Amino acid sequence: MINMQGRTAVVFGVANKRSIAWGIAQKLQAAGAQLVITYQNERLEQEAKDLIADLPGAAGFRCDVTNDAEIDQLFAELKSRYGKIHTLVHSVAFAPAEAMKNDFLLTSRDDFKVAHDISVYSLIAVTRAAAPLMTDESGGSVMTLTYHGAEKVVPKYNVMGVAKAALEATVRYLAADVGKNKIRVNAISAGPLKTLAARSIPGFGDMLRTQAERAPLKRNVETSEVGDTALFLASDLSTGITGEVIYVDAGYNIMGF
Ligand code: NAD
Ligand code: 0WE
Repeated sequence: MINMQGRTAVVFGVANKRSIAWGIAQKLQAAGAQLVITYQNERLEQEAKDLIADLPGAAGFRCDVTNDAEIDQLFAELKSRYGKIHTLVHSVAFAPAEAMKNDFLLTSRDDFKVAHDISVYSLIAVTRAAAPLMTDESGGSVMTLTYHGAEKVVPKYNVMGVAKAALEATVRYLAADVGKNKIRVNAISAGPLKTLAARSIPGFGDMLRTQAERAPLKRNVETSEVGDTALFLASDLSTGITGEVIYVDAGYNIMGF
């Protein structure tokens, strides 16, 4: 059993109970970590607060990752409340619906910017704000969520695929910078999961079925399995791992045919 007692984890990206961030928060909490959950805006506040009420000792804060002032304010508050933090989970992505509906060729400058600001730059921004609080002798662990569409073309994933490629490169550049401070940065590449961000995608059900047929394990993955890998990356079992992308996809990505 992994013991996270005495460790504080900050989790970005809880929208509802299906969120990957929520699956990760539950696993970290079950291992004894103190949880800080952030949500994007007032619209998601009630949902987030209802969930947080089920995690003993957890606190909730609003933070829009496109807003530098909100990020600064959040980490100033965390510094005064907790002194230090140990784990940072970035489970945030967004591209305007238009950009995932049309041909990739038609991606507008604005949609490209929004997708990269929210899905990529935000990892740099929150890591920079969190790093000064990751002062424990055990070091710090930062992780983000990515998808196979970063490496291979997945129809309609479009600008998100380009953003995930940039996110995976960002993981490597950040890892190289903050390694000297005993902070590790990794990505989990999850197989498709029916979350809020995925529900609206036409044909998502068919995609889940096809992927399960072709995957070595002959099934889809569960959010709890992504949570288990996140717990491993947060823990001292992974102190030699940084700058990596770990696939949690029932093996789908290894198949050539
Ligand atoms: P989700 O909709 O539950 O989570 C996305 C989160 O991003 C939401 O909580 C939303 O509030 C947050 N967000 C968007 N814009 C934000 C902003 N400006 N400021 C703060 N937060 C903002 O869906 P999910 O599937 O749990 O997605 C989480 C991560 O997992 C994403 O990075 C996604 O790309 C990745 N991922 C998802 C799948 C999948 O199939 N669902 C597979 C691999 C990777
Ligand atoms: O990263 C994602 C989804 C991210 C996402 C989803 C949406 C839908 C609603 C980002 N922005 C938006 N914007 C919206 O307006 N995934 C890995 C899940 C996903 O999305 C796909 C997939 C998979 C898998 C889109 C097309 C094809 C496959």
